[in-house]
Amino acid sequence: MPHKELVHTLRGLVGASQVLCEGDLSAYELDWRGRERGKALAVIRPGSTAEVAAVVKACAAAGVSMVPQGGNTGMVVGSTPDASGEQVVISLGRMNAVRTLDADNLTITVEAGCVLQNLHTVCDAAGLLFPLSLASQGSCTIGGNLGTNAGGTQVVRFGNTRDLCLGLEVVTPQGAIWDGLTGLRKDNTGYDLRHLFIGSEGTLGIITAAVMKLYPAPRAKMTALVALPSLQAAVALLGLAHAHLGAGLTGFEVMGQFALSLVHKHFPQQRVPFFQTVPYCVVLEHSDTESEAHARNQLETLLEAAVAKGCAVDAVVAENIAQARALWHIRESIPLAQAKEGLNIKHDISIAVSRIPDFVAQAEVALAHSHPGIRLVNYGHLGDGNLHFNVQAPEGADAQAFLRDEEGPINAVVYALVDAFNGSISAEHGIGSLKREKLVAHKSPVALDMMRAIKAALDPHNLMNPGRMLKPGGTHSDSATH
Ligand code: FAD
Ligand code: 2HG
Ligand code: ZN
Repeated sequence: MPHKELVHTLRGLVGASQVLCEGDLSAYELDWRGRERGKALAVIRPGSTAEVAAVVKACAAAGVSMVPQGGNTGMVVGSTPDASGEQVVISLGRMNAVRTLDADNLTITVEAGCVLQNLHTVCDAAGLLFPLSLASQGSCTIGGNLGTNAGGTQVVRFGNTRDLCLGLEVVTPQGAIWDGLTGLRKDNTGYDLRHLFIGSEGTLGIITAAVMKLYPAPRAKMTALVALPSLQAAVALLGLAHAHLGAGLTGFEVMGQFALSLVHKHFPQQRVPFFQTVPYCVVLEHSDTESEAHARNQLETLLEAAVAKGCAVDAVVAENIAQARALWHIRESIPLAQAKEGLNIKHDISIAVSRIPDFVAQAEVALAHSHPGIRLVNYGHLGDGNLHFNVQAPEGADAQAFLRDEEGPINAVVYALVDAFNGSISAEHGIGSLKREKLVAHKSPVALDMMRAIKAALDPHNLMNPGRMLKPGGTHSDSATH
């Protein structure tokens, strides 16, 4: 079917105003980091699962490939079309309803386009907690969170998005609807299909709705910003926090001095304590089911023990919700501050927590030797062993040229060390287009073969987000060449 005819068919299926072909489509075609601009044949905005299924069937019949898109906040260029002008973007933004909240079952059923922040608002109003928290939560969607298996700042207690999902509704690459919205906590009836789609980055089908787990809201939350003498001290503090707070430890985010200095520079209205005096700070959050007084007491006991053991030098404890928000806001502002500083190289890596100080020490030495002058923006979810070990061009350098010439060599240094430490090159952001080649180089041939077999079985014509995550037509022998 020629493209004109397909567009005509799609207009008939979802309404002419929901098929965008002209005008400024940057919001759908340019990735959040500004790394790549694609060109869509059309952007389709279906309003229901039945419409998604009909759109997929029409595209599949025409042999046109599809790119599922949520809030387009992904970090690895996975939700925007390629430059061919031959792919359609299927944006889930209009499918944003909360279908049901079951307080007794502690579950909520939402459509994929529901913005994460809106999910929080609904749960807060019901006195319940949906823990997934990302700095992008004002724009990212639950479908995108599931598509990437997003992490965020509460994983240390509640796990990744995968751990929060009890069921999915999915439109397959053939346009069939799989209703797996059971909301059951136990169901051993064969392969757990939900886990195939979570983290599949839109390559196996389109998630249209999900059942997500809820928790009772805690009685009190206490937040502290802790000043540390070293990264080793941060790991020691984490151990102490686990021991003192148990399941009450809900956030543990580390921030290096340069990362904090970028927040100070680009958001001067924010007060950033300690960054001029210590190499690292941690935002630590304690949630308590008893009372605020109990929570404060537990946190203060922990901090006193940490100072006594030399793994903290100072701390501020938020006195109220506004102060807690302000401390979290410092942490959440780092990605934006880094973007304001200029294009940068991101390494979203995970390493066993105990080995992180050694990894960072070795990586700093190796990069200082290979690329003198580069600036390391090191921060992240230390409680999960996940660092954002990012690299900013030397002061005053042309960031575009730096990326063009140095991204490959810098990645080679960092990822060789990640391999040596038995770590992962993508802890939470996924693979997308940006890390596709690296996946082949760093994943075992057996794992790659199984991944390709799954892709071929579910999407034999390679129409769902083709070329993302997996190289089309690649075989395990590719890995020998990298
Ligand atoms: P998109 O960017 O639109 O899509 C992401 C991927 O999911 C694409 O491959 C897309 O094809 C696929 N997809 C989208 N919707 C669907 C669907 N309905 N069905 C199937 N596939 C789909 N990520 C973290 O993990 N942790 C963080 O702490 C974090 N912080 C961030 C902070 C900032 C400031 C920003 C800009 C981003 C951050 N991210 C973080 C990255 C990003 O927000 C997450 O990856 C998020 O899950 C993407 O959601 P989205 O709706 O924007 O998805
Ligand atoms: C975060 O933790 C996000 O803030 C973004 O995952 C990380 O910008 C980054 O490198
Ligand atoms: Zn992160």
